Amino acid sequence: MTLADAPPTASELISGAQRADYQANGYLCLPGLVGSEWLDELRAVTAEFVEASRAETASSKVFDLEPAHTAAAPRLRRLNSPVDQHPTYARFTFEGPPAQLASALLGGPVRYHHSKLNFKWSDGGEEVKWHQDIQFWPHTDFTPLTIGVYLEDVDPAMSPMGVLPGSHLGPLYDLYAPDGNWAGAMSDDDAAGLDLDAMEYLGGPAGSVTVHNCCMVHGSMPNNSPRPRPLLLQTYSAIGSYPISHVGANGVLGSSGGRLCGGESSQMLTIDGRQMHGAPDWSRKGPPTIFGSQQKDD
Ligand SMILES: O=C(O)CCC(=O)C(=O)O
Repeated sequence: MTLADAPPTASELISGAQRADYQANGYLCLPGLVGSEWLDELRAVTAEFVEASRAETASSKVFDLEPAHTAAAPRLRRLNSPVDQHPTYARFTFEGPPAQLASALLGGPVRYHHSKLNFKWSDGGEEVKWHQDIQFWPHTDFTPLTIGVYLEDVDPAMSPMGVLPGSHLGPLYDLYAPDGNWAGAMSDDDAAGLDLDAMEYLGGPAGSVTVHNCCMVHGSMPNNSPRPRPLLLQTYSAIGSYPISHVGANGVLGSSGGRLCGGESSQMLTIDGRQMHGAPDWSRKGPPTIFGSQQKDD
């Protein structure tokens, strides 16, 4: 099925079997799920950013550039937080197919966390070493998932993202280097223990969608093909899941981090098996004092 403008119901979007598959294996690959209307718009906007990157000589809050990037021959690693760069990305991420799919998988409204557009440029676009995501941005549970959309056709020569089925239920690896610095990747010893023959590489025609759980072991090889491999990624959690401050990358989310897609938050959360009804999110308004709340001041 291809997604149109009207929000589909969860069962129109994804079957019960696919949901069960995601739970069991930690990933999905949905070929050509995003239709040409969205793809054309996303590609046009993306081309504008590639054009704009010609004026840049160093990585910035917006662009992550390869060292070999030049005005004549742009080489982008990543467009950071696309939702903050252009309304088309924002509409796609907050109201479009990825938000709808996340809701269908997580069973209701979802909480957006962050987004990025990995280009994996042609002729050597860099590898992403084996890693899990949750250590980068720990949450109060393990519901976060990332939905990727390939903006172009991706064949095996273009280094599609690889996932290790079922690894989302296995160990959470230490992503620090032996010298104690943050590496953001599994150690060589841990990676040597992975069953590389079991890796599934998720490619497909433009508009194909990947889903991987935050605990999934995944990564991708350098892209030695003559074609870039743009993959637009957006991460959501269940509405009752919250990023844990002061651990990992929660400071670089952009102003939209935490935004709800498809509903309101009741502020119910479960930590260590205990449920509570948390106070409202005061971050945009400023909190009342305990006296004001108890005496019903405005
Ligand atoms: O672009 C890829 O192949 C993998 C992306 C990824 O794992 C990441 O950016 O964290």
